Amino acid sequence: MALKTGRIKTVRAFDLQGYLAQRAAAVDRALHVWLPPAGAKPATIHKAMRYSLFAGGKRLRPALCLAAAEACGGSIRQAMPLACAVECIHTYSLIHDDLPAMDDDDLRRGKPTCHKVFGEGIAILAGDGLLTEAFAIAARCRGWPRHSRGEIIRELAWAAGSRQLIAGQVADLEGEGKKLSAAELKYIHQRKTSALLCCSVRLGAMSANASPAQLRALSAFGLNVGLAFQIIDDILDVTQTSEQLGKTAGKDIAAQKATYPSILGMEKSRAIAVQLTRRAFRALEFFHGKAPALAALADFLLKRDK
Ligand code: GRG
Repeated sequence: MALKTGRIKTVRAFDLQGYLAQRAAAVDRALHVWLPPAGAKPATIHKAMRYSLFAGGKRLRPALCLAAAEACGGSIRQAMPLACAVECIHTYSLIHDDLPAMDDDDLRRGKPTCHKVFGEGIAILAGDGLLTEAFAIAARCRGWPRHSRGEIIRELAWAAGSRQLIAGQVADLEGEGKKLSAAELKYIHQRKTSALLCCSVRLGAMSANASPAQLRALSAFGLNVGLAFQIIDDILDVTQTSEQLGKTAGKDIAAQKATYPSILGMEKSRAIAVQLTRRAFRALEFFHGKAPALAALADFLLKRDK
């Protein structure tokens, strides 16, 4: 899946693995401090929240958030509450998605799912707890002349709410066993996956008091990368094993879910993911090579194998 673009040279020169490891460690340190301690009463719920949050996620959304802040001349310190907030929301959505009433999965991030370890009731509450803490953590960010704290928090609520993330999940549930059109599937993917990824990038930009033009460029980047990410996820569900993915492979076929490969075929799906990634690179041209981490992340998300 070679991506022929002038930017590929910059991408190769960037140490993304080092960048991701360093950013993930910083995010984990902040999350440890900002979340209620594991022993806080009642300990079960705080253990469950931390179990899923520190189970070994790739921390891609926080990395995108921090990289967007850096591209706009901001700091990791200012963006950190927002990076942590999106990871809490992402983890809550995974816990709830794995529940028997939804995808009914046993494996997540290479470990038994939250409800398998703590029971269904605690898993529901652990998701609720992470969603709620996300907003408390996000409220630690500072506001700017261009982006007030209120606007930043509303941005997060919009992406996580019933018109984006939850809308995508509802359409996904209601679409099971039905023949969906490519447009209907795109609706689901844009909301279920792309909205929070795009929001991560936009929040990073906002934490850096981004100009309207910077925010426009990063929104285009986030939307394209977000959709490409889910198409690759659909492909990996078919091509990889559960061990490689750290979650149950082949779930989409088993649940009779429409996916890009099932509607458009594998080759066309790959071609669309490449095309979307090219569009994301084009959006980054606005930064004249000053967004190397974002470029490397887009390239990595296209070529990832888990
Ligand atoms: C329950 C409101 C609600 C929403 C659930 C997250 C989700 C929506 C569904 C899970 C299944 C799925 C295909 C989600 C799309 C997003 C996605 C591919 C999540 C996995 O993201 P990674 O690969 O996971 O970044 P890690 O574990 O590395 O953080």
